[in-house]
Amino acid sequence: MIVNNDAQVAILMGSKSDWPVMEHAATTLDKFNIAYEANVISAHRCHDHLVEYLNTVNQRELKAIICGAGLAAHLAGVVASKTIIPVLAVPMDAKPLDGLDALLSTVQMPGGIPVATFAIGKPGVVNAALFATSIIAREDVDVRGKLSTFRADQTAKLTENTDPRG
Ligand code: RP5
Repeated sequence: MIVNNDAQVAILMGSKSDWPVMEHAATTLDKFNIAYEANVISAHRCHDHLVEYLNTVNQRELKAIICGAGLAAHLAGVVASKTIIPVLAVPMDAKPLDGLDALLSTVQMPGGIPVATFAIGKPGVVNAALFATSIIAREDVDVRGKLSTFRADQTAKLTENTDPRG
């Protein structure tokens, strides 16, 4: 289990098979110099490890926890049940239902323990990391500046050539 005491964001996923998509959370946070830790901890298959990990989480200053899980995805809800740190959930697009199963499992939380649910797959992972960045930007002027620059650069790229043919 990886614990980085400088981490501001925890990235969790239910399986190593999620990493090729979840790594986009890490690369997005890297753009803003935001420290993170990443762990594979399944809510179903190693539940005791998850509870042990969450005990460390509650003693630290994490600003957000990004959870990716596929199929009957319960990771985000279980994490949220043990902490008041904001949980940003991303349904993974696993076969055979391509993430619709995980989307419904994740978004249909009963009232009382919320998780913020993002789009299925890579766009959701990137947006969860950007949302965590927005949370951190409220208190961190440096991150706020980098986020504004990121948005401006994104707009510039989209407007410098508007010809759809290339
Ligand atoms: C979920 O089941 C994981 O988050 C993953 O998306 C999916 C499949 O897991 P593996 O069978 O590849 O380990 O718990």
